[in-house]
Order: sequence, then C-alpha cells, then structure tokens
Amino acid sequence: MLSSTKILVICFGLASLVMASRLSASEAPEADAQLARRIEWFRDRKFGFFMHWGAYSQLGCIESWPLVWADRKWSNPSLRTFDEMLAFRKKYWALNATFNPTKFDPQSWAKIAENAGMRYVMFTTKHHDGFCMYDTKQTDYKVTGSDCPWSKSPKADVARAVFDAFRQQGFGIGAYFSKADWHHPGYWDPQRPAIDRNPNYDTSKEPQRWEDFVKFTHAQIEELMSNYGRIDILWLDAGQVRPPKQDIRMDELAAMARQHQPHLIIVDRTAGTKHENYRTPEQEVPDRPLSYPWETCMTMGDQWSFKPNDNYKSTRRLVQLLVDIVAKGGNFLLNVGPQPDGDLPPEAVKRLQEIGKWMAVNGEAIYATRPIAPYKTGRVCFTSKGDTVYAIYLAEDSRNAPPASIALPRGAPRPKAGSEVHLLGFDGAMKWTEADGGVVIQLPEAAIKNPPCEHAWVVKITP
Ligand code: JFZ
Repeated sequence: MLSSTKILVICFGLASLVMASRLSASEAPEADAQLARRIEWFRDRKFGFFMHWGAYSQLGCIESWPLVWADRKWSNPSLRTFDEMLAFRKKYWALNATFNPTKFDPQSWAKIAENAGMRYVMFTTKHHDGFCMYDTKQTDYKVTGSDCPWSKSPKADVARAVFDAFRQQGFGIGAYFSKADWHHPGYWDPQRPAIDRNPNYDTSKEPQRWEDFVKFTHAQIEELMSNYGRIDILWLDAGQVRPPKQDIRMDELAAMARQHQPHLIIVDRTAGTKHENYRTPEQEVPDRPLSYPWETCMTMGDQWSFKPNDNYKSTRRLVQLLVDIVAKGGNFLLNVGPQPDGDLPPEAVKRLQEIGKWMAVNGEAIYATRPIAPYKTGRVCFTSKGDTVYAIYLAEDSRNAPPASIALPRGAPRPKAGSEVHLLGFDGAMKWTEADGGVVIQLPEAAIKNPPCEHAWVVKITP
C-alpha cells in the first residue's frame, strides 16, 4: 500500500517529467526519455557553482553591460555623453591586451567548490562582450589570442582548464554562452552607433550580415560541443536573441549540439520553447514549487563579475536560500566572480567553506531529494527521499542553537507510531509526542548545547 507521501512524490515526479518533455518535446520519443532522465540527473545535483570571468574582471565593473548606452543608468552611471561611452568602449575592448591571471588555479577552484558541496559548474565561455574564454578559431578576440598576455600560458584555454579540473572532481559541466555578441560586426556593426543591447542594424534589410553572425554562432557552439569533452548543460543567455528579428535557428543549433553531446541539457533562457529544458529564475526564489524543472541563479555578492569589496550574502542567508530552493524542487546555481589575478575572493571562499561544513552534516537532506507538501510551514522546510522525510528548521537570525522543540503541524509529514526521528549530525533518537493533530519533537539538551551545525537543523523522519 503506497503511503500518501509516496503517492505525492510519485505524482510530482511524473508531473515534472511531463513538463520536462513538454519543455523539450521533440519528434523522437526516445530523445525525450533521455532528456527526462538527464533532467532528473540535474535535479539530483541540486547545487551548482557559477563563475562569471572575463577581461571585464580587471575593471571590477559589471560584466559587458557598461558597453550599452541604453543601460548606462544602472551599468555605467558616470557616463554623461555618447562620446564618453565611445571612449569607455575603446578602453573596454582593449582589456584583452592586459588579461593575465597569473594565479589561475582551476584545480583549487574545483576543490573549493567540491568542499562547499557543489556538484556542477557553470562557466562563462563567452559573455555579451564577445571576449572568448576558450580557444575559438572564429575570432582573435579570445583569451588564446596573440595579443592577450595569458595566451602564453599552458592554461591559456581557460574554459578547457576549468572544465577539465571540475570534471576531474566529478562535477557536471555547464557552458554559459551568450547568443548576443557585441564585439561581432554581425551584431553591432562598428560603422554605425550601437545604442542598446540589440543589433544596431535592421537584420531583415541586411540578411547576409545576420547570416554571417548566425554561422559564426553555430561554429562557436560546435567548437564547444566537440572539442571540450563531455558537456552536460549548454546555458544560452541573451534572451533578446530570438525570432523574428534575431533568429539564430535554434532547432538547427540544438540538433547539431546533440549530435556531439547526445545527453545535453539545453537552456535557451527565457525563450519558452522546447530548447528551454529548464527555467532559470534570476536573483529570486519562487514563492512556491514550480511544475517544471528550474534553477535559481544568484550572485553571492552584488554583481556577477568580480567587484572589489563586494557585499557578499551571509553564510546563513546562503544556506537558508539553498534549503528554501531545494524544498520547492529547484536547484541553486550560486555565482562568484573570480579576481583578475585568477584567485577566488577570500571572503567568498570563506562562505563556501562554511556552506561546506553545513553540507557535510546535512547533505543527505539536499542531494537527490524531491519536494513534499507542504514544502515549507513556518520556519520548517521539507524534503523527501523515498519514504524518508527531512524537516529542516531554519534558524532565526538571533539564534545559534537549535530550539528546544520543533512542532510539525497537522497535515505536515510526521513519523508513524513507533518510528524514530533523528537530528542529522547527532547520535541517538529524539523523543516526539502527538499534539493538535501534528507532532512536537523534543531536541536533546546535548544537541542544543553543542549543535551539530549552524544556520539550519535537520530532523530525519524514517518510516
Ligand atoms: C543575464 C546577463 O545579462 C547577466 O550579465 C548575467 O550573465 C546573468 C546571469 O544573465 O542577465 C539576465 C538574464 C535574464 C534575466 C535577467 C537578467 N531575466 O530573464 O529576467
């Protein structure tokens, strides 16, 4: 006889499989089945490491966006005239000639991320500014270009070094790629003023210029899909690049990519088509579970790229974001912008180490879990794995130890008569009693005096 918990989990799982196939419906059912399996692989991983790294890191400015006149108010507020924008662009475009991250050590990055409990990586192979952090043959505006000092390094092909190091640690590999490329003349014609994030010419009136850009884009994606080992996720940014005015022929691109990477998850962000295999709420957590696969992408600090003295979220905030996201069925893709010298910012590393301490005790309540109603009630979030339920109590800001008791109200998952409840990281079963149709779990004095972790405490309820 299936328990109500199990029925709920199966229904949710089926719903997300249906949604995944709907988001990715293709002619070949077996391709849909393969993709549905890959989406479940992705959903099991839960916690990803996002890195925005490019020539822009040298300025400590926002990635790419300071180039856009129409967005200058938030991305480059000191600019007053278009001439000042042109002077800034000249300086920005020349950053490739000074990019030289002598401390770049991707193995140490991968170790830090693994110890933080992260299980996949997302790396910016090319952002909107068009500077390629990999050895493309399609342009010289690249980290391996002869005018870039770093091109002399054995680790000049940065994306390759990152993917190899993280793959070696068992990470899923995600390639961020911007469909827009403001350095390419097929997107921003240098002979005409570029005012906003879109092509600065009418693509319908100059089809050959746009076609040259489409071919360039497909060629770059083919390089990434065929020369860099196994890639699990192709994360395509710049949602403005879509039909009819900016059609890069996504069906053709996706088919080509999967010829090289048959298991590939494609995220054509905000496109709402079958090539958006999961959705990516940005800098926000949905207020309830979603009926399709999703991943919150979020900066640890104020911006995606490196910012000196950035304002990083607290470890408690980051742990509780992870729990909240996972309880609602999502993944958490947490971003850190590496420094221009190739080191990760020490303050960011400190938080990753502290998150890792929490994950070392409580990871089983996160990885490969699925949501279970009521997802969150009061300060308690719920996750489930098979018949096991995890009730995760989120510490109040002022609290550094678990409460004396945790109440699970009527309707929330609860232990069966005679079954045990445990506190992750603490030996011994805990006492629990019936109360108002729910249960109250008493936490042992020893666990309160000497908590197994900080920020959130996990009650494991086994049938
Ligand atoms: C995009 C980029 O423009 C940004 O620089 C960064 O790389 C981020 C991860 O992705 O920013 C977005 C993309 C989508 C939305 C908002 C910002 N959106 O859908 O609201």
